[in-house]
Amino acid sequence: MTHTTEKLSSKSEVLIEKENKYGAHNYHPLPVVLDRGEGVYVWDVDGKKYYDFLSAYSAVNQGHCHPKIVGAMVKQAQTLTLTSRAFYNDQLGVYEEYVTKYFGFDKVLPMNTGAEAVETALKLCRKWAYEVKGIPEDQAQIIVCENNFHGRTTTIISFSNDETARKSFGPFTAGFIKIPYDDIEALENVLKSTKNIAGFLVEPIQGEAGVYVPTEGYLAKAKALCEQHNALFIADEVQTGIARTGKLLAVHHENVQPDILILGKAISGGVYPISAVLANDTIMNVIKPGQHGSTFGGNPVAAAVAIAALEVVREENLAENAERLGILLRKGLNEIAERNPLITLVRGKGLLNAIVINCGEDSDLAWDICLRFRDYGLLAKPTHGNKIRLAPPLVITEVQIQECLTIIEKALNDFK
Ligand code: IF1
Repeated sequence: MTHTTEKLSSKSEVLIEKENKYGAHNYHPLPVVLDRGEGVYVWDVDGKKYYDFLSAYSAVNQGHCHPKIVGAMVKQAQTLTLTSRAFYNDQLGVYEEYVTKYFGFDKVLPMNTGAEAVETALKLCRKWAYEVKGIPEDQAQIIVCENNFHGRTTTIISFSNDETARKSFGPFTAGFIKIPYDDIEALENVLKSTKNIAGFLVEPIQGEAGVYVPTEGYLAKAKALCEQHNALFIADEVQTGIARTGKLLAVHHENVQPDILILGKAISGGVYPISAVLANDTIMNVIKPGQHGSTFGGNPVAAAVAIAALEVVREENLAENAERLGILLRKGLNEIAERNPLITLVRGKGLLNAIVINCGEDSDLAWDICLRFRDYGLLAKPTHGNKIRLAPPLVITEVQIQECLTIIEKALNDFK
């Protein structure tokens, strides 16, 4: 796919060229070079201001450079940064108590990135299956969904069906059964077909697939089926968690408490790589010293940052704000869709939304629209060719949402 790039300042061009020359080409960024962020805004190297409608893929839910979170990071960074888990530190236990009570689990296992937390959950699930459920060694199967996105490690891409993410990275890890997303019958059939199911790994809303929201009741029914068959319900809330969809967790829309909860991204407000796996004792206690870990997981800076980031979510009522402004945003987008047939569908929950553009997945149109959004002061990125994710920081206001709707409509009208 060849993309049009418009004239950029020489400052931007020089910096883009450096990434091009010295960095691996594993991304295709929108041509804009940012050097500052505050709340819902980011600025480019030429001082132009933009609304951030990506929020680093839902990592900066609390807004860019939130002073409370950055303050906690700076303070801890000046005191003690890393001990490894060979010793205790004065921050970790405090954080572990805070985060487990916050989400209602007995224990947490701290990691750094989303993919690491997913790997941790898979290992935990398998170990529980052998040592508690009694599945014969090496026979455990974990059910996953088609069009999932859970990260980029070799095991995780083993059960992806994105050919770009998989090609030439084999051989792959065995032990996964793929079923269609949002298909409760398919889940039931697999659970009935064998006694060797350890768990079901699912995104409450499929992010990468273009913000695909399952049928109401799907998650609650899936959880009940897992319980019935003694399989663990594992929610990957790396993208949907921490107030993004209008509740603290997306599973809360259906009053579901997962057996294993995976968090990442916004648990740090986007200032530091922090992830977490939460579970109750019957599950978490299968992990013993030496069986899993990470140099940086649970470091004092991460502990201090995560507490601050989670406090901000409560203090600033970010879940309620996401719920309320999400309704407003989708209403506005649907009104634009009535005036402009370029939008064929608006979908999402809270402030995790997408519009589907009236073109094929191979078309450049959604990319070109995002370039025009950029020109008019709003940053968003296409996913799967013809969908554009619209997910601003959750601190956005009603007035700002209205201004963004004006920008979006103006840009779309240029392509009418
Ligand atoms: C990239 C997507 C979003 C995730 C879920 C685990 C992870 C992710 C549900 C892994 C990460 C990111 C990764 C980022 C792009 C982004 C993404 F488009 F690829 F799918 F958000 F929608 N589970 N998602 O969404 O977390 O290891 O990255 O910390 O550039 O790959 P990570």
